[in-house]
Amino acid sequence: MKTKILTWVFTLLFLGCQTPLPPDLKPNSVVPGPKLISYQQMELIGFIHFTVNTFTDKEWGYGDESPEIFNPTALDVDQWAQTAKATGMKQLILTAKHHDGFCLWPSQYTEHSVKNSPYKNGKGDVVGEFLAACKKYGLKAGLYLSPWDRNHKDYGTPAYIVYYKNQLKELLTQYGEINEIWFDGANGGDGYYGGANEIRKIDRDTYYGWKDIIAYVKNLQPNIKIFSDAGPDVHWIGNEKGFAGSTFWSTINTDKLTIGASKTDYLNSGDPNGNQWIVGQCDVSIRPGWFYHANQDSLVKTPKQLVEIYYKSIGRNALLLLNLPPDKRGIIHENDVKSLTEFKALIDTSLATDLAKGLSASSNNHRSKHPKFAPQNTLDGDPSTYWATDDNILPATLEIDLGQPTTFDRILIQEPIQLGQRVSEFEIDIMGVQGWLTIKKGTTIGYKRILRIPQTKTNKLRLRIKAANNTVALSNIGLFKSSPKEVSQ
Ligand code: FUL
Repeated sequence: MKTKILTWVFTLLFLGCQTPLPPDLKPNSVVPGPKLISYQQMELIGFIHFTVNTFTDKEWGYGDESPEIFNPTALDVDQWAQTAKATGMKQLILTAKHHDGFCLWPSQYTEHSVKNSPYKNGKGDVVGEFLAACKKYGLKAGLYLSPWDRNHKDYGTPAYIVYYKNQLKELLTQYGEINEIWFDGANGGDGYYGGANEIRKIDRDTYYGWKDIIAYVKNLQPNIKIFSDAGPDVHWIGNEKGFAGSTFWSTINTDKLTIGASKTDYLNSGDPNGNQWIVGQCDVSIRPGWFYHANQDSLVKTPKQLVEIYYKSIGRNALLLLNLPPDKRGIIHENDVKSLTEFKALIDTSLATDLAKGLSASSNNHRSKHPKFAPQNTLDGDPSTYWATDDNILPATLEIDLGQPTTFDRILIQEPIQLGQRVSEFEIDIMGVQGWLTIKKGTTIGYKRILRIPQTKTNKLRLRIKAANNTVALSNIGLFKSSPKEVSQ
């Protein structure tokens, strides 16, 4: 009997010493699914604007262009994919059809396509070749199919919607997996329209029947991400400069969005009270125009300008969709490639060495004192682990001991977005000679926030989360010293 009692006592003692299972962190009511998380993780993607406009030197073709003018002399889809890959892009999106209506694939529903062009004697299929090149170089692929069509005789009537859906069906069933479809909101009015040469206006809210088109697309490609001003998966950032707001929520209220007519400020900031998770995407061209124009060869964005865009898009919790328009030969121009190469080298150098990785971190609170939520998790370089506090702890403070005076000028912070986007106000302090000194104030973090600060030397850094819509959790903090060339270029 005595031994039995002792065994019980020891068992209870043993169980009592075990780290108790922590109370799980409650996710926000709006969170991204795995599909949108992996989409966001691509960070940098590329755009290819290429069509009859490349040959007419226009931005918007009227729709009366002869397919005969589409005649690239040295089209090289591998060069597009190689360039994208070398720049660190994870996906390319091609204008399968722009507003002029010319189709880069031999659609059976129109004569206005590559099949009537001199390209490969009408036997070419730029969409198919592009998709094969993406596959070859391990890139995801997306297609842009302009809803507005200035060539088609039926544009403005229900017959055009049947045509548009037929084209979607061709693109989404004949070429394997398509990762993204891009619906722009432009509807300019005038056009060729099969020879009518008139202005046609449509009701943006009702004409396309977006709800039905979205369901149709998802039915054909269940894993596809749909881009438009209004999502449903990815939304426009509200400008064509490539800049997300310095406050940027991945949540947004879909009731306030209409494809082609959403408020740009709203798209640029997102909404802390949004009812949907829609990833923000910053589209911008490496040149002033979306299409290639020889007279813009000297106006290619400099590596420094691209770096600025990088910090204001990827560094602000959004994706960067950078346009690289092929020229009349059908390749991305040397000047663009040079700028991209230098841009990539700058970013890679600046963010190469995380000076905080593996150092020690402490916090004013860590959830249940359980290792699963330890502050150290923010410095382990593993995006799946995170620090979290007990509920209702604000400010939540995390301190990094750098061990020795360390110089840095870039601070990277990430939230574990599978739990939602939470932080709305934070401050960063460094240990100065007279104690803590605030060097930066910010609002949102999200998937990734990269802050630029003047070069700073300290042996201790502190992050204070002052406001959040739920218990604070951070997955990663990094400190970097940027390439001196970033500023001097
Ligand atoms: C806009 C279009 O009007 C431009 O030509 C370009 O394609 C841009 C990316 O989207 O809506």
